[in-house]
Amino acid sequence: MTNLLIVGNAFTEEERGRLAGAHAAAFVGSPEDIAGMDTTLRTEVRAVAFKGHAPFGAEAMEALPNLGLIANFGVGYDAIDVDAAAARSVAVTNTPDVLNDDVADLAVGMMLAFSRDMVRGHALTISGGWAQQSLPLNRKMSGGTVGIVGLGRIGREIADRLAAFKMDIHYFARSEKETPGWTYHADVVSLAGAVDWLVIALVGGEETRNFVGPEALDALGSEGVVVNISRGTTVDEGALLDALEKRRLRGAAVDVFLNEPDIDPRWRKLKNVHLQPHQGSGTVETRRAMAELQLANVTAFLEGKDLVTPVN
Ligand code: 8YV
Repeated sequence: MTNLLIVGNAFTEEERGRLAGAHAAAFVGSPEDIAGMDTTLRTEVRAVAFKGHAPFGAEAMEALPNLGLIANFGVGYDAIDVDAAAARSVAVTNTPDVLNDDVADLAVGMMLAFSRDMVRGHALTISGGWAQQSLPLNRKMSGGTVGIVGLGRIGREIADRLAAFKMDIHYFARSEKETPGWTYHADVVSLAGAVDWLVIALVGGEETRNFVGPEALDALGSEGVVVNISRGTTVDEGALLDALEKRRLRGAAVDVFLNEPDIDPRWRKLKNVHLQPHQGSGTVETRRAMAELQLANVTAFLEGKDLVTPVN
C-alpha cells in the first residue's frame, strides 16, 4: 500500500530516500503530474510530502480522494491552496523555526556584500587586477537605519543581528511588539520614509502581494536599499526594477523573485544589486532539519498522532 506521495523535483536524492525509507512511497515531479498517475495508486495515497514552489491547487487534491495531509518542505506554504485543502479536510504542515537563523544570516550577508562591494572585491583580488586598480570606496552598513517589514520569527532574527551592527531598528508589524528602543510604524510607507534599508520579511501569499509598492519605494528614496528574503510577490517587482534602473533607489539585495528561476531579465542588467538564487535556507544543516520536520509530520499523520507543526 503506497501511503505517501512525494511531490517535487526540488527534492534531493537524499531527501527523497529518507522519506521513501520511512514510508511506502511513490514520486511525481510536480503537482500537475498527479492527475495522470495510475488510479489505484492515487486512491492509496493518504499523505503528500511536497517541496518546491509550483502551485498545489484543488485539482491536484481532487485527484487524491483519500488525501489527509500535505506536508510542505519550507516555512512558506503560499504555493498550497490552503482554503481548498481545508474544504476537503486536508491538513497542511510546514517547517517553521528551523530555518530562521540561516535566512537571517543570508539577509545580513547580502547587506554586507552589497554595501561593501564584496563580489567585486573578490573578483579584483582573485583576478590579479588589484595590482593595477584598487576597489572604489564603498559604503558603511554599521550604524545605519533599518526598517524590517514583518517582525515575525525571521524578521526578529534579522533585527537582533542588525542591532549588533549598531543599527537603529524600525519595524512594521500587525501590532506593536515589546521591543524597547525599536520604533514601530503602523504602515509601510511611514516605515520606508524613516530608514535607509528596508528589509522585507513577510509571509508570502495573496494577502501580502505587492505589499511594498511604488509609494513605499518613493518614500525610501535615492539613498535607500531594498532587501528581500521573503517572496518575490511581497514587493511590486516591476516598480522595484523601474526604481533601480532609474537610480531612484541606491540598490537592492534580493534572494527571492517572481517566476523563479526564470527571473525577469531586467535584473541581470543592473549594477546596483546583489542577487542570490533563493538560497535562504540552503545549508546542509538546515535542509536536514527541514527534511526531518517534514518527515515527522508525515509519520505523525500516518500513525494517527498529533501533527508537529500544523498550519490549518
Ligand atoms: C524553500 C522557502 O522551502 O521555507 C521557505 O519558505 O522559501 C525555502 O526554504 C526551499 O527553497 C525549498 O523549496
